[in-house]
Amino acid sequence: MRVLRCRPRGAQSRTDLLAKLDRSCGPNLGRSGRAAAPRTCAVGLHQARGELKVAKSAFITGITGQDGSYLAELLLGKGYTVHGLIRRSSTFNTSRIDHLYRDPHDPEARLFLHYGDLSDGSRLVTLLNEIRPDEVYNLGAQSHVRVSFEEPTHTGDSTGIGTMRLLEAVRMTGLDCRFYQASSSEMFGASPPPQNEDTPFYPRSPYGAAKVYSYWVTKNYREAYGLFAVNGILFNHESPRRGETFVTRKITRAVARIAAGLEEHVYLGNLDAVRDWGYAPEYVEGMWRMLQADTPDDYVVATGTGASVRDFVVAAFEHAGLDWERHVRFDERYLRPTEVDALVGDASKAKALLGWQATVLPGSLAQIMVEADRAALECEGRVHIDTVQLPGWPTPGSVHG
Ligand code: NAP
Ligand code: F7E
Repeated sequence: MRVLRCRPRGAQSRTDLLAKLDRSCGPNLGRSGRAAAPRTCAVGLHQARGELKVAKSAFITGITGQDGSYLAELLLGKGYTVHGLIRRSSTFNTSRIDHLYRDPHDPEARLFLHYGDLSDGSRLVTLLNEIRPDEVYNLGAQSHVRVSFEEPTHTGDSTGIGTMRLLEAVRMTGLDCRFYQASSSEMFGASPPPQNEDTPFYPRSPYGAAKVYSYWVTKNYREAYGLFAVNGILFNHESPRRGETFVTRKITRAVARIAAGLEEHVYLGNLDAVRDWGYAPEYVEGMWRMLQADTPDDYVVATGTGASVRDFVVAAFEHAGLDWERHVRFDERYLRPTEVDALVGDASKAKALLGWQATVLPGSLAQIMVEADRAALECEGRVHIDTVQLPGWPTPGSVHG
């Protein structure tokens, strides 16, 4: 199934969005206040099955990333008001959420963006005190494992201490909210598969170690302060919105470009590593389920199916009718000082207690991603955004914030 959705030239340009962002920050910004300060953001009311329901609000760090964009789409589709933390940068990087954005002057607007950074604790306090969300999703992180060997201190600061700053902001503002921490299968590292909630952590990178820190402080705030705080221990999950330097997207992008005659080769590192690759939209739905449970707990989210990088390469190239061995070359620059050989998750707890189960397995995931990258090439020069390939997912037109 190929879905082509290019934004027409000139529509929702970066300049338009910048202007909107400036305006949106006005009403959302405010003086730091007392813990009991009233909400400054409207809480929506809507009529459902004859009842008047108060719509929930959520705060998402990492909203510009793969998971943040799908989560925002999902929550807007459920009627939430969504507040996202975005970093000031000299170039715009909101392409994954531009299709969800609406001018904040529009009374229907339900997506609001706020400048901030996980390195800036006082800003997190100010923002949470103003927004006072019902749910906080901490997805912001330096999330690239290979890069964490090059920038270990920065990774520790954003991926590790950043979580503590956010938890402290929740505690200091006296916020009565539910807190989701984006924990990772990288925490298991060298512990052999299958990995579940009881598997010992043995991280193999500065990234993995920073996530272990975040996992434990999240658990500690649950035990020490009674915060409804959960760790979602998510195994690799991918999509057409995956960053281009993660291996799956690097492969499917290369397949699309090679099939189009734009490139001849792609250079990869270790093809023997085994990962449990799922489809990101399903995984963000798992995050949401964790925060709707009666009690806070930690859950593994995975497909339970392992595939090597080579398997993924074969599936992606075969889908485009290409012989991978003619196009894939080795480059030792993509090897890591310490590798995680095999991650395959056991998500039985999430299935039993949350009713969550993956439906998209690595083979069909590779096909979804190749198709989307081929469609994106046809949009060259314009923004392409994929449509989620899951039954029941809110349609893009219905989730505008
Ligand atoms: P991603 O695409 O790399 O997105 C990371 C997000 O974090 C981006 O929005 C980024 O903002 C933001 N960010 C980075 N540093 C920040 C800082 N100092 N302050 C505020 N925001 C910051 O990651 P993802 O794949 O969506 O993953 C979401 C979360 O789940 C991450 O915490 C990741 O470590 C974790 N996780 C991912 C997987 C996976 O397979 N995808 C598995 C387990 C856990 P910019 O756009 O400005 O860079
Ligand atoms: O590597 C091998 C590489 O960078 C997967 C993050 O979302 O998932 C992700 O971390 C495997 C590794 O993801 C290349 O050595 C071979 O064995 O796509 P990746 P990751 O390291 O598993 C976890 C769960 C997270 O939490 C992280 O945030 O592929 N590999 N050749 C390569 N990897 C890359 N990136 N590039 C290559 O050329």
